[in-house]
Amino acid sequence: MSLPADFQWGFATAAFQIEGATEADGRGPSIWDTFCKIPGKIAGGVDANTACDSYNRGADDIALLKRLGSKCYRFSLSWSRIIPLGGRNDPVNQKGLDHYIQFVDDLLEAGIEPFITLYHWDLPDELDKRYGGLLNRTEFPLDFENYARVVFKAIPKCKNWITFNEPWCSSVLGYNSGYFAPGHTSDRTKSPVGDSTREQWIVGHNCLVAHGRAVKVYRDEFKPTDKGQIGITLNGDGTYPWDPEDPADVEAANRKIEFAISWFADPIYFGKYPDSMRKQLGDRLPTFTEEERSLVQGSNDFYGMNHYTANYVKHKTGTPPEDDILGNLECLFYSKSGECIGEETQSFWLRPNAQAFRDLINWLSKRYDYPDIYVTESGTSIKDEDKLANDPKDKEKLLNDTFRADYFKNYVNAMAKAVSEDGCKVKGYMAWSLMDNFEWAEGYETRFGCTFVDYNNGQTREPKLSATQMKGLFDGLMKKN
Ligand code: GBH
Repeated sequence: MSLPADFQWGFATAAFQIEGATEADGRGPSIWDTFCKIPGKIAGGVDANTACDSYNRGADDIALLKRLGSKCYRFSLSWSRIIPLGGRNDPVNQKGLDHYIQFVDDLLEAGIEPFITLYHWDLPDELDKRYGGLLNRTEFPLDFENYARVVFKAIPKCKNWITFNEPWCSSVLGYNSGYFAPGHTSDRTKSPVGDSTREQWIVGHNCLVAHGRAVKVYRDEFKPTDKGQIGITLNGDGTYPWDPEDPADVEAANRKIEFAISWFADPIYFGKYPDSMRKQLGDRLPTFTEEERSLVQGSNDFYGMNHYTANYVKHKTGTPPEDDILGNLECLFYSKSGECIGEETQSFWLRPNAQAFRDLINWLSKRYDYPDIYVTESGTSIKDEDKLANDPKDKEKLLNDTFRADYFKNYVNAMAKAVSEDGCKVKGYMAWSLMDNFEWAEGYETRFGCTFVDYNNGQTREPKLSATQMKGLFDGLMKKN
């Protein structure tokens, strides 16, 4: 079991979750700033106005990465810092852009390879108000293309680009359940607007086209000289049939991945949506125009994989409701024979299962013909960690996060087997997250950090065991040439 000597490993974050300074240097509001103001949407009623204060602490964050031995760092850009109103005819905010140019220079100076995500959920609020944001099939992809071009031009030194982080979340959580900004859902007790039978499929489609447009710009105008690579990051959980003896459960376990991952990956690799989705959704799932299809098909230089957890999948019978997004099935933590998928964490949806990670890497590699894969996120919360974090006498226990450290050991080893024993082409692994941060609707109560952030004490950072063990873990696996 081993990894190649040029394997990229490091940590990941996202702009809205760490930066704070939401009004500094001309930044415009994003849909998440607006969402945080709606009572009841964020646990504890908190916002991200300060978060980890990383906008003002770039030097600290880089010093931390260096100390941990991180070879790369994945972070995202705040679109509304760069173009406060977001659109292609709106002014560029040079100060916002300069901040990221400097940050990339400083990372490279420290010997750390940047991986930049263009869109990690924080759409400029103005675009949502102006034309419905991600719902707009013509305007949104063009504005995203323009934003991408501005950034590619300004930061030629970055060689690794991710267009969208987890468009599944933007679509389903933003427009079906309404759990994330902008909070659309058919449930009128939660939102005055939304159609959970259709909007998520439209948003997903528009993200794909916007991704395709940005990739075309990169390949036509920048890649020939800059020589970088570009791809999309998709989330997806591992699946096992609830009853392995029941062919309908076996099929449902596969269909679950198609609805979560192939929804985006099939158009990118094959130019069409999965048959299972078309069959269930009919014309509620948009159809690619010829122009859209040619933008989307073949648009990944690599596959960005975010992965955390797994489920047992049980098929459902009968006609699924029109707002179903899973594929007419249910996800369970226990199998028919009573096996448990993994231990509880602070996140209701997350239970560690490293074998499922290896199996999903294999599933993706087989379906998409062994693409280069970068694991752009993987990590875990820990049950009740925030209680420890708020009690100074539990500090030692807090920093000794063996549960998370074990998670990484198991997941990284499982990945190394997928590479060295199964022939999968995983090129990098970025732990989520470099530090505790704003965990979206869960506020600050759920921590994913390998580094403790003390929100009661000026956002000071202290690496936990999971952070400091990482270098040894990877050194042990990487072949010395
Ligand atoms: C990542 O998503 C995000 O990219 C990152 O910003 C975040 O901090 C990190 O996870 C930790 O949560 O509400 O039942 O539909 C992880 C993938 C997929 C996990 C959707 C939560 C919601 C389950 N996410 N899932 S549900």
